[in-house]
Amino acid sequence: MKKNETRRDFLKQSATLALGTIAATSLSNIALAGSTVVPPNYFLPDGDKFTLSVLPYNYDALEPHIDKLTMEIHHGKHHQAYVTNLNKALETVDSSVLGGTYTFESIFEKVEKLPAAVRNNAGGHYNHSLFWILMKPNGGGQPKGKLATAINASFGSFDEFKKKFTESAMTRFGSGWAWLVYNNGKLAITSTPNQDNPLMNLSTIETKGKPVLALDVWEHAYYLKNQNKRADYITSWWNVVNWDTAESLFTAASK
Ligand code: MN3
Repeated sequence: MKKNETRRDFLKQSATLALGTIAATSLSNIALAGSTVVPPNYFLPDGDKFTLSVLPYNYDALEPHIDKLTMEIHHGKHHQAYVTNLNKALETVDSSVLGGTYTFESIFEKVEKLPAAVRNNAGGHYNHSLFWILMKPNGGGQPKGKLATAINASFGSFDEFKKKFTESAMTRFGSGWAWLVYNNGKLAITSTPNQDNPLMNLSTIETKGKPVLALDVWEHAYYLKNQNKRADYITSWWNVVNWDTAESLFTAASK
């Protein structure tokens, strides 16, 4: 029950934040509680149900780079639909396949044996949960610390990394995601179609690894503001990247 209480506390704090009663600076303190920028139990289901991840900022907080309406629909409608449909799809899975309790990791590990609706919606829920905390108001710039060192070692320079990541996001045909992942002591850039991700145990995943950075390149992520111009959206997105979260994901992955 401790897990649920923690989640409720976080929801309560976030609800207060949504009312704007706490200054924006306090918000990052709450998100940073326990020396991590990933909220406690953020990726775990609440009992046997997954719930919509709380945005650690308001819908208009990423303006002018990512607009309020896109954020409202993307988080409140698209992401909510993945959560709703994931819970529905999980009801159809025999308990002998996943066991009584499950996490994203156990779902992605057994994804080949699960219905397509679980794969698509678990991916959708996980990928978006990651995406939100990898952005922040007044973000952007460059990573610092160990991640910066690792990026320089793997790609030569931050600019070269940025160029290659942008290329990967631009060349993903149709809907999908661009990723920076860590695997076996190395950073790599890759992309996945639809709601697949590099944690999925599938032969079709080109580069597996633990996500450090994630970029949604579905049209629903940018169409309202940028229409068909994915390049403009990616340029805007670099201005809101939360390198603190990326650093904390990298630290956890490279332990
Ligand atoms: Mn999306």
